[in-house]
Amino acid sequence: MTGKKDLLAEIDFYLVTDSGLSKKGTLFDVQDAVASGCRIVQYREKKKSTKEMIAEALQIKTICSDDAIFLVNDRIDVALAVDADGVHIGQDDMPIDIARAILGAGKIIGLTVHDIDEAIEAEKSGADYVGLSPIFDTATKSDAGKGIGTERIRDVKNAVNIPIVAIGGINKKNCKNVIENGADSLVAISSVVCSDDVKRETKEFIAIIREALGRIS
Ligand code: TZP
Ligand code: MG
Repeated sequence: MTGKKDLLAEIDFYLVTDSGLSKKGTLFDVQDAVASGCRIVQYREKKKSTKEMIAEALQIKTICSDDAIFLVNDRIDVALAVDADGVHIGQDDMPIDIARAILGAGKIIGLTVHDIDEAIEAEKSGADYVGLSPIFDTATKSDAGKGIGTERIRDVKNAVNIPIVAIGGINKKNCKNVIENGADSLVAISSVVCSDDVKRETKEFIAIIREALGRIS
């Protein structure tokens, strides 16, 4: 197996960038999170031009280096342009079999799912992990819909063998519950990038998640 797929087994806190919410800026957030032990970064940028995205993505790739998986949200063209480790796509984006044909077997493809059926379908289609969304209500993504609750994580966990990344409304108070209900990894965008200290927040999330997963830090 080529690429960084093996690293997927080690992910816990998963950073998704948000330049609109970030206090210090996306590159600082990535730098701080990776320096604090984050092993997976998704570059999610909705406002910048393709040219700006490619320039920023190249810098993120350098920061992630061999230490963290570097994925691009939605933009398969940008992922290809910078030779990222893969992409994260949604239900209405490019069908996964076509994305796989374009990206190749060694790249990581994550797919957002909302229920068991979508998760089973994602695994069958060759997704490397699912992003289960939204666990709780969130103001960060206006069209995310209502939170599905932590019990649904266990249902999805029992239905698929690929890693489950939980997303939506997760903070330091509820994240232990999210992991105890079956998530392998989690995203907490606003909790981390809106804080004054991304390094500290990342470290604290990682410590809580690893303890809940029973991993030694
Ligand atoms: N996809 C589903 S919910 C969400 C995304 C990108 C936003 C999560 O943000 P937060 O601040 O962690 O609730
Ligand atoms: Mg998308």
